[in-house]
Amino acid sequence: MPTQIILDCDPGHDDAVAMLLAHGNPLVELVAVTTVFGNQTVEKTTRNALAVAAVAGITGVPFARGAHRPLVRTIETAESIHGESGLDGPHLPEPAFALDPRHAVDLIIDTILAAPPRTITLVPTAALTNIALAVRKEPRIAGLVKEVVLMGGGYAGGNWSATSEFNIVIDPEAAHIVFNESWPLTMVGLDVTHHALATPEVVAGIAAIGTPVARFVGELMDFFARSYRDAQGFEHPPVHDPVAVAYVIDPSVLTVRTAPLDVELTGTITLGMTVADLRQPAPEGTTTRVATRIDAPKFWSLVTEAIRAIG
Ligand code: PIR
Ligand code: CA
Repeated sequence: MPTQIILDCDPGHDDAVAMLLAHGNPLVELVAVTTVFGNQTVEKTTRNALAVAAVAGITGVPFARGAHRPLVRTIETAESIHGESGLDGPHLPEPAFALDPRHAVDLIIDTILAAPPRTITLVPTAALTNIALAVRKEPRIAGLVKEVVLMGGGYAGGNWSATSEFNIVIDPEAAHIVFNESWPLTMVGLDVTHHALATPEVVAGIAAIGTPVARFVGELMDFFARSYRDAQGFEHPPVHDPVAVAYVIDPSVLTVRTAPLDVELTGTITLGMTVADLRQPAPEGTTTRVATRIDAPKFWSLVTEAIRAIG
């Protein structure tokens, strides 16, 4: 039985790759895709999610639009990295199906309540606004999900401020809610995703597949590499979000460690910092884990094979 996942995302170049990995790998099954503001407005990230679905031939999976702004703060987007559309680079086809009429929060809740207990894994790869709203609206989901595996945060520094990662700092109150819930939670942060680099060898391996999906990914990576070089000084771009999906597929992709985690809400220069208490041993009953190392070749082979499998 594949692991059933809900992908909550803001496509976004790396979110798009996360969706393709989830669709193309037989060990996970996408049961819902929900969208949130972040890399761009929620109108744009939702449109992009549907475009990726059209490119990849994803059908029969409900897609729903979610939160349009953070719980407390004003909206901030990552246009400098992802462009005006949020998914600049390739041509984006028109949606091939309609959105689910429900709000993302309701689709998340309904999907979890309808499934057998502890079978659904939540994979957020964006601001945690929808997830926080869902667990506040229906607290039973905290005990019903299998786990939360999220891309966000980092214990050794940020990318949107010195201390803080984008997905966390754009809605720190939502992240605080999600990190302090009782569900098992794994933080896949910059500590590992900054080693998931789309090197020329990786990109060439994907291009060699030669399908329209592989070409689409090539065009995404071209744009992403350029903006990561210009805006953040990276030689090769880190492809963050599929790392969380890869961990659900094959936990040996990451080394993880049980550690208390929390999100800074009152720091004057550390707002949105994810603080991991790495002292040993972790207190009895700690339900949070943090990724500390990545097997990058294994990660990229999962991504490449998924793109090949989509055909
Ligand atoms: C990536 C993102 C935002 C800002 C930058 N500079 C780079 C998006 C990605 O989609 C990923 O989910 C996360 N936020 C990485 O910080
Ligand atoms: Ca994202």
